[in-house]
Amino acid sequence: MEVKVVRKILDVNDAMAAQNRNAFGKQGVFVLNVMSSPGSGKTALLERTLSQLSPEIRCAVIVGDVATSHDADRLAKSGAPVVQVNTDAFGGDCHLAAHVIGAAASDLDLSAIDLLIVENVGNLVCPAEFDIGEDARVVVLSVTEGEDKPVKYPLMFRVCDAALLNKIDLLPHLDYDIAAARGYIRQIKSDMPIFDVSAKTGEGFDAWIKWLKKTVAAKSTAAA
Ligand SMILES: Nc1nc2c(ncn2[C@@H]2O[C@H](COP(=O)(O)OP(=O)(O)O)[C@@H](O)[C@H]2O)c(=O)[nH]1
Ligand SMILES: [Mg+2]
Repeated sequence: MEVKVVRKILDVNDAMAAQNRNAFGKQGVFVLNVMSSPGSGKTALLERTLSQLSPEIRCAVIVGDVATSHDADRLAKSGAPVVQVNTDAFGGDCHLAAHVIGAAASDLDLSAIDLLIVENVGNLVCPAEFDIGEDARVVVLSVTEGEDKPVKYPLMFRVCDAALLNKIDLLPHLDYDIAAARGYIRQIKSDMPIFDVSAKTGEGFDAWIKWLKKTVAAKSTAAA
């Protein structure tokens, strides 16, 4: 019985995600879903990413947290339109569901956007289960979280198109084995692109931004 209920929720979500994908596609908007545990640096990465993409790529952000508009306040400084979703209004959901993205996107002028970035609610479990109508998914893992998270939370790494290993500026202070972390990621997804970055110093951003631009451009070329 419980399984059926869960299946039904996911079926409804998939239908909403397809609707979103169609609406975003019609407007030529590429959607990137950014996921990670809380504190791994999603917002910091996006602050720097937005500054490097603008004005060439017109970006907007939907950011999900259980509560507060702290992240929206930080990201709005980039000049990009930002919509903050607080899930405590509907039970404190641990993820952004497709219908929530659809509603949040209605606050944005999609015709003026090339790339819509979704900073999902921080955790490595639920967001991986909910398609939101995105074109690409990335997971951020910071070097303070331990090397083995990819094998502990494999679905997240299975559904993502790239992984960012963030906070590499801290490596000299840690016992973190970055080769082991890469090995665990590739154990789950052998061809996963992995970017070692520091949102603090900007190290490693050239390769990440290049991949992101190429991924966004590949879709618009395919659609043309
Ligand atoms: N040293 C260092 N700190 C970082 C880096 N990226 C983020 N942080 C810090 O990590 C904390 C959490 O970052 P935040 O962007 O809020 O993470 P989020 O919860 O995933 O959005 C903040 O104190 C950031 O300043 C980084 O590359 N290096
Ligand atoms: Mg954040």
